[in-house]
Amino acid sequence: MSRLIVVSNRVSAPRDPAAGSAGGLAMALSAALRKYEGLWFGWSGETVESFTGELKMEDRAGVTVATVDLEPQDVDEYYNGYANKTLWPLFHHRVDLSAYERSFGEGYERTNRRFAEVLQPLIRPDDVIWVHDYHMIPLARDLRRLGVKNRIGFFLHTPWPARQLLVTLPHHRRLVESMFHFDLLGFHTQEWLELFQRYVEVEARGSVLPDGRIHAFGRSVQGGVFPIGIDVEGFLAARNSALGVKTYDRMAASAAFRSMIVGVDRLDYSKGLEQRLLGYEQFLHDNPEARGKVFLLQVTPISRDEVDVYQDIRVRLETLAGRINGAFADMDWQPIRYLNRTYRRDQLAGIYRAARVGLVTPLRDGMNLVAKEYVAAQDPEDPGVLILSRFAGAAEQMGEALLVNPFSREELSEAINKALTMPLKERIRKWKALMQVVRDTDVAIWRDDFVHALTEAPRKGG
Ligand code: ADQ
Repeated sequence: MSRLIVVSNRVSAPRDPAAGSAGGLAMALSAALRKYEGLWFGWSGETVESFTGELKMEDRAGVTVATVDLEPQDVDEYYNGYANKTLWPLFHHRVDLSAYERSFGEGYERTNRRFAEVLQPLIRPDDVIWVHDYHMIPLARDLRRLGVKNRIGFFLHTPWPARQLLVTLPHHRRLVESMFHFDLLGFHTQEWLELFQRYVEVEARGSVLPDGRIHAFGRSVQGGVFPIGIDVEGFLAARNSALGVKTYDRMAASAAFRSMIVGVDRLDYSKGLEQRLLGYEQFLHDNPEARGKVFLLQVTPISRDEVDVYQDIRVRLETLAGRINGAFADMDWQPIRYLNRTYRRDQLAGIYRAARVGLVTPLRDGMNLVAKEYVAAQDPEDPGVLILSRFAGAAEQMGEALLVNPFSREELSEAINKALTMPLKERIRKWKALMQVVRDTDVAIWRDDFVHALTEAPRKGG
């Protein structure tokens, strides 16, 4: 079996997998790397004054990790700049927030070239290379220029944007053309894949061949749909662990016969947090009898705080939560508990389990794993109800959730009411169907399907 090389901006291989706090993705990729005796390559998260390309090799619980330091200018232009200020908002249809500066594009290209130059000497002829996410779109092109002929696959964790919006990006063709140096392009959903194909057909006069290959720019690349999921057994074990159960008990006691609605999201404008709070406010307004009987626990760790718009949204959310609490709270009841912190997975599982409703309402999301975690944490005899945005990739599979348009306060209000009053029989029926989806898309299945498709894909290097 050939070696697997995983490449991502940040290497998240856990130092101690037994600690159980690493995300499902990190655990799944680490397990694959142990199985295939692979290597995980990426940015160390550190900076040096002047780029040296020196590799730091480390063994993390049986996984070889190779990282490289970047210059502060790389971090500004490539990571905070092009990745987080240009591509992330654009791919989430926030053209209004997508800032493009020439230096961002140049920094992105330069840093990807640097990654390619450092990685290339580590590659053996039989290695299979799996590149992750929008930070590294041009990497295959840069590796090919250095003579790498191995199979290289790419997986996009975000949505692919509509063509009409992608064309607002300067040099969009150059970016998409670089993707044709991969052997396989993976997306979470059929919808993201079709948007990619449509761009290629219209902007590059390309075509989709009957076998799924996409042809344009004088090259072909295989496209595929690989819906990511969670590590189901690992998550269930966390839920049933001593701390998982203790957290559940603590949460249930603190809810004190009130129904809890839970939201768990990084603080990001794509997650629809303001619209969610407004929808919940509408619900409190529409249903006076529910006041005092429900509360929303919104767990939202701060993310990307170096980027201005993330600081703005943070302030707006604090103001909004404060306003709603001020308007509706009583001496013994507060409608929103708003927390900016992270929890361990076992604690998170306990929190989800205690919630009558899971509110997952992104405005646009590649997949959304919180939806799957919420379902997995429920008690089969008395499960809670998932309210899910139709604009999350997860909605393509999780049609048994209460699907909502997160931009509509009225729809959110009605869905919350429906979820809170849903009869047990219907809750159980829906939960069973959703849990089956969660199992069918386990992260190990996602990983193995992708690696299998990549090893089967026609090889570019010949
Ligand atoms: P994210 O945008 O980060 O991921 P998501 O899929 O929801 O979104 O994953 C978030 C993860 O962070 C979940 O596992 C969740 O449990 C965890 N998390 C969130 N808040 C937390 C808290 N307070 N404490 C602890 N853990 C917390 C990107 C894409 C998604 C895609 C994933 C995977 O944007 O669309 O589903 O990658 O491909």
